[in-house]
Amino acid sequence: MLRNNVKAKLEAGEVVLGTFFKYPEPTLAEYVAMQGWDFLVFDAEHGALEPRDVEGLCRAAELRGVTPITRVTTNQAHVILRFLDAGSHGVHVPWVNTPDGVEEAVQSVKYWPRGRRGLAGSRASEWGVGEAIGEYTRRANRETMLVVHIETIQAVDAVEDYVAVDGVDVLFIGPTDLSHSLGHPGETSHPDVAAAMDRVAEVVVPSDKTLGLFAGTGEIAERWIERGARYIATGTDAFLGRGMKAYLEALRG
Ligand code: 3PY
Ligand code: MG
Repeated sequence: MLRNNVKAKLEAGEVVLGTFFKYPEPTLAEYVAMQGWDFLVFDAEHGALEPRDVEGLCRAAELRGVTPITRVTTNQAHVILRFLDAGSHGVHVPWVNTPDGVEEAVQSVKYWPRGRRGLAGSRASEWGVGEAIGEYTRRANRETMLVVHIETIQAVDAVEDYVAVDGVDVLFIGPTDLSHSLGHPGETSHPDVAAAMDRVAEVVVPSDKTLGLFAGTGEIAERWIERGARYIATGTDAFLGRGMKAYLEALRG
């Protein structure tokens, strides 16, 4: 595993910018990576990506100096392991609705002594060809990022317990699932959703964890950066759609 540049930037107090990516196409991932993102999030929750796809996508991002992160399908050790062993420098774990779930995610991501991630020669450990595998486990524990989603009202209510868990880097608000959980599906600007997001920000920003969120537009991202969020992810699909629509509308009116 190479050095995790996103983790280093966060530790230096910087803001990092990334985009979700759900296509099993390393060439497209390479092109997107070349636009200047800090990280790409390969989406195996809402996308169709399998660990084999993620392996090729990680290579493409690394080739362009961009940190490859994967949103795993679910918070289960054997699922998380395959995406990490493929070479992701970190994972987003979606739908973590209890503090016990946060601890389970840490256990899946970290090797001994903090966790119990399965150990073997893999792409992540460079198949043991380079450094000794024990040295690799120590480096992986330092460099691998854990981004935990807060995207239900149960998670919002327990956010004080989330920030207390050692081994989590980013607490990440998922506004769409949160709006659904609050009975306003898709209304991410609804006052109830805004109030829940405010509560998360009030607890996470002063803590030792980074506040992250999905920000569909630059204006939303700017507003949240001013409020202390430093890990901002948007969506590749929306950019493709907006660019194509603007072209077609300009020509067809
Ligand atoms: C959500 O908005 O629910 C997300 O998971 C964003 O990534
Ligand atoms: Mg979500």
